[in-house]
Amino acid sequence: MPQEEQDAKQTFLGFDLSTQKLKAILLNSELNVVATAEVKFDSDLPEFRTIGGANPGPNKFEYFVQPVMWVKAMDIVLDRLVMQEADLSTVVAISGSAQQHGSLYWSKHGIAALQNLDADKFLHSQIDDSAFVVNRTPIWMDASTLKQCFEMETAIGGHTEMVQKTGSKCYARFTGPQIRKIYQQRTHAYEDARRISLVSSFLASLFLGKVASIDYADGSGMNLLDIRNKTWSKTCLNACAPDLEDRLGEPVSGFSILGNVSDYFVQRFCFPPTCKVVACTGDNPSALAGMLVDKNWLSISLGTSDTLMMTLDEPPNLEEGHVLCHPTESHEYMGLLCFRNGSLVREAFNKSEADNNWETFNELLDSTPRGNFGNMALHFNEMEIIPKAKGTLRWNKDMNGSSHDAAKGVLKFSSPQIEIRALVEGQMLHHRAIAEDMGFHFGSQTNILVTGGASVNKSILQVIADVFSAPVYTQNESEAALLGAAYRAAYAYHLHHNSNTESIKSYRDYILGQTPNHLKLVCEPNKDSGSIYTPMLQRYRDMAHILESQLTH
Ligand code: ADP
Ligand code: XUL
Repeated sequence: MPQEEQDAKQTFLGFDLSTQKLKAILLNSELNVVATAEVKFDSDLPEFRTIGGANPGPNKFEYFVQPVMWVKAMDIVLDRLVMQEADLSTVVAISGSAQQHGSLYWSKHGIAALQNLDADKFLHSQIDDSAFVVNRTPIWMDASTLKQCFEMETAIGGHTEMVQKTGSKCYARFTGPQIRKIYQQRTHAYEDARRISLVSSFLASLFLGKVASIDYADGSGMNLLDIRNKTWSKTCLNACAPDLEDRLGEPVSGFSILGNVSDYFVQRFCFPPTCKVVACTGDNPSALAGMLVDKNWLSISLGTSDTLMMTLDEPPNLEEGHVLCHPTESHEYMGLLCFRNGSLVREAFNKSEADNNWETFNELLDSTPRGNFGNMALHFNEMEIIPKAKGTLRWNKDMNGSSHDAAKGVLKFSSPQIEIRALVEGQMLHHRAIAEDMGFHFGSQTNILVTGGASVNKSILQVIADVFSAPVYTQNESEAALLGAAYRAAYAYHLHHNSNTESIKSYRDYILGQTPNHLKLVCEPNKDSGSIYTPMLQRYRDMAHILESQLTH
């Protein structure tokens, strides 16, 4: 077959091993979707008895997954792809995305099993419980390691030191504190662990037939990687557990080709023997890669919680929030902010003020003017992450930072219309202020990309356009992390096949060259938005300060 024809038949395979499901996507050479398949852990693999993809542990705040469940899910998802007539013999590169922070501890037997897979048997009958010395993998939902967080930060000189080195202070869900807990509580198992994988590098390991390297971006979620030098920080490793460096292996760029797919997949699923396995990464960095945005873009995910992602030139030393190595640009960083009080608070107001109907909610929101007659509210129903504050504060137009009733605010606004606008404007002013603190520069070039469940709500999107004074876009394809995995596979393959540096394009140019219309403009800011919301940003800061100080007093 002529080379051009062969190239046109090439496909790229991406996976997303998220909390609740494993999903696969096959893209053709023009990066259009050919096939998708998924396995939902709770319903497709009920024998593991997960709730939302996780098992609660025996002790408070513990959450785990039996890794064999993920292996079994891989068996099934590949079969489902084949059932859809996906031709896996055309796949030239594979990559993946996975929930961040979880850790898997390979036994000597597990590493040997990976290397000697028998194509007549299922994966899960060979990579079973005995492949891991700890068969309950702690995942990101686990919050049982506060003691280890404290110990690690203290050992390296405090949380400011930890932020400067690794981009985040120690968080209970991060991998370093989890590894330390295993080392302390299951010392023999730790000693027997030959290698430690993140969920993303475990995914790559399955295809590679050996333990895969951890990539810089997902490695940034461990409290162990020096994000400026992209090497493991010796001080952090020492603060975590002994002889850790060998167990982690050297971290690599997310575009690294780790090797060819193992013979098992060639024999069993007809993958070509030259099919490349590209380093896998965490779901948040992979989503940023899937959105194809540059540093003028702020992406906001309105899911269960609200999450902001952005590209940064320099890591700020914010005490809270996360800075990761950028998944696609080698000299840049990615800022990640998670806010607990997002959709759940909007849902509570939808229930109490709008009969649990988003259309009614929107009618109420749309019937009030921008700025809400000077009424503003902050609702941190759950303890917010940034700022560390809990509670509600409502201000009317007469209140400000120096008014004597500012700390109490008003008990209730006069109408559901005002309540709802005060809620949504307050949330978005909060998000904007923290994004600025993280180092995002708002200006005339700024664009906002909104994803997640609430991104279907045009009235909320209009408030975002006005508060951020920037046009708001949504994405045609909703699963950004999954797409990001397949795109990275395609780009790593492009890099690998172009020895001539002049024909190498940047990641965004290469992918956008093939899928130019992946975004849709939904709202533009009104002309008066800057003059209305700039002063309100200062009011937000005064109100947040009050709620924060109420917590400490
Ligand atoms: P997850 O974080 O679980 O992936 P999703 O991205 O699926 O969450 O978003 C779920 C949230 O989307 C729900 O909590 C719900 O409040 C919100 N949502 C769904 N539809 C609307 C709507 N029309 N307007 C506002 N919010 C909505
Ligand atoms: C990010 C985080 C989650 C997981 C699961 O820090 O803990 O978003 O990646 O999706």
